[in-house]
Amino acid sequence: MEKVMEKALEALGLSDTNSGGFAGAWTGSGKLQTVVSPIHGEALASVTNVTPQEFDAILAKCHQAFASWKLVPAPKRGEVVKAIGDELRRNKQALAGLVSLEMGKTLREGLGEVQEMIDICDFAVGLSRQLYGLTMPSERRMHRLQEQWHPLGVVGIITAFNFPVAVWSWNTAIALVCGDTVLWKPSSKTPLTAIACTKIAEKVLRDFGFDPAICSLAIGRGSDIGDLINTDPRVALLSYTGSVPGGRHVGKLVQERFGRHILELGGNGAVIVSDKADLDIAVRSIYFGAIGTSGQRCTTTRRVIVHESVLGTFRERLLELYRKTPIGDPRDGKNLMGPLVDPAAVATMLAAIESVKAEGGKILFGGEKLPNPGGCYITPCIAEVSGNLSIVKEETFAPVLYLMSYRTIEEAIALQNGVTQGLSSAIITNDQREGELFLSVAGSDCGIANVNTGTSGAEIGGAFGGEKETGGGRESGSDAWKAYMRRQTSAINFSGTVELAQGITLEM
Ligand code: UN1
Repeated sequence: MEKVMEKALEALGLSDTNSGGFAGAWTGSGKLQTVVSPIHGEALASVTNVTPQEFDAILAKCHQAFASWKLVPAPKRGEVVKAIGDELRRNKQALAGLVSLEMGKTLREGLGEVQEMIDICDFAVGLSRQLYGLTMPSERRMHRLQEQWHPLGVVGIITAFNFPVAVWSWNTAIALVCGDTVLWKPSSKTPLTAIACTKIAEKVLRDFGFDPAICSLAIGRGSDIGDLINTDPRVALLSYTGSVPGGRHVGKLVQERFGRHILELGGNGAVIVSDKADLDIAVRSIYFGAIGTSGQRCTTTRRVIVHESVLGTFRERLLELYRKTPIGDPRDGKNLMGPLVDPAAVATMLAAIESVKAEGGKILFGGEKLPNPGGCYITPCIAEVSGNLSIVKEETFAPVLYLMSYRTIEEAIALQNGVTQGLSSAIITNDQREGELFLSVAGSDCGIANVNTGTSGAEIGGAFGGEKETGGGRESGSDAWKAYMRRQTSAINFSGTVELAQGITLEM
């Protein structure tokens, strides 16, 4: 296959053939992988995967780099992250273009994704002066009790194709100010964006005179390179974004060696549309939540639970938008939906639609393949269902939206919570009591619960992650940084005598 070297690749320092491993020097003599764009099915460039031996050397260097990086004062580490943010600002257009080219999201969403990277860098710079520990009153006279936070070690970051650059940055910006080094294994579907980001970090680290192995990279398959990361005790924390079965596998391996993990697994986002909803808000936020990134966000809206009294109006208005969805080349500003990531994703979507029909659901719109050389374009689908059918409980990573109705708010909340995943949820209502109920302990059981805005598009300032089979991990903002450091509690005695806690005496 002849490769099309696009401008975005050149601008980011990529060439026809690229090495897939980095820890201060670029390596990779393993399998040669050709990256094909879902936009047109053409080959973009090739990447050499790393061999297990090369992986071992990369991890060794990344681990070694930790020894000196952890000693750099946190605010100085923040300056490095600030410079990475500036470099991302400079490369925003090119990197967003490459994201679009490699995995097919629209350019406007690609720009949003790079903006998330910039935002988390800004957040982390501030955080570098706020890695606060607490002091507590000691129960003993002339004693002080305190905790402080120390760097942890190498953070392994395994990312998915759908946010090929942002998820790396959420983890990396935080890990770097926390004094950790990072080893990234991106999805095999998006190695080029990973190489581009690593080159950006490499440049900044070199400019500052730091060891560039602080941001290392190992491209290879999950079953070989991924498992080497999962099982190696040199990886102190593993941040894994992927499917529920993938997370189950990773979680076991990391736990086996008492490593730490942050799991960001599947979602099954639902929006409750109340009879007291502003339907304009409901229709627009659900539309974006369902078709954005072609339904391939873990925060995608997959279920809409509509009050029976407004179902008819809501259905019509949503269908109206679906019917006129501009689908095509995601780099063209007029399109709202691009391709799915590969033909296999299209096949999965078609199979899910067949299951919906078999379970008695009614297809209201979509699910039609569109002619294109890459074979990745399909119209978004809406299906009306009677509740959480077994196919509805599965996370089909594609634009299939399930519509169901409810009578009481309690029934709606039970439907929203009636799946195994627990990432994102929302209610659209102008009734404050309903909104508060939804956010209360009797409401949504998800890590994200929104009112009058959709399930996707979380801001970096909050902690991101979910409950139940979503894995329980939190990354990005708030105090998610604590997972990237080790906590040390200290009692300091300045009394000049020995006094034991809990009133225990040494009298004989
Ligand atoms: C993901 O789909 O893995 O909340 C992450 C959102 C984005 C991140 C999604 N900020 O939709």
